[in-house]
Amino acid sequence: QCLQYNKRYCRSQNKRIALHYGKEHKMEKCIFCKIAAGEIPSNKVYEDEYMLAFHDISPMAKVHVLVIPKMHIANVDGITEENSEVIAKMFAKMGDIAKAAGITNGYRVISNCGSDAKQSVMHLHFHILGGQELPEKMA
Ligand code: DGP
Repeated sequence: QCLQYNKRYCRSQNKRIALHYGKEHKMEKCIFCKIAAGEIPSNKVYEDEYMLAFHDISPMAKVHVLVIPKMHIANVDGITEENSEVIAKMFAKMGDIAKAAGITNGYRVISNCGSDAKQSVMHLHFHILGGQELPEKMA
């Protein structure tokens, strides 16, 4: 199933990224892969061929959006020279996504990576937190 999804992606768009996606994704679809594939509904803020942004199911701020790559990357440790193009595209859109979610006065971008950081979903995601004054803390 997962590979079928890869093939669809492969036919339509950037070959190099699609091949990398296929290579990385020989595993059962994770929950965010399913959301990216539209198999699980989400409250979308933005979508293009590389990424999806949607509201977090348990918001930690008035506005809490997750930005994920459509290709499966486990976390920040999984970012490589090959897939960094997608990550750059995600950051290039971050401001527009925040604005589309209604954030007007600044926001925080966080990515939890691994056990000590309490990463709970093993598919790279950037939390955009805003819509209110955020507490001063570690990040
Ligand atoms: P982290 O702890 O950094 O791995 O964050 C994972 C976030 O994902 C957490 O804030 C809750 C959110 N989340 C988990 N499952 C779902 C889901 O099915 N839908 C949505 N919208 N968010 C989810």
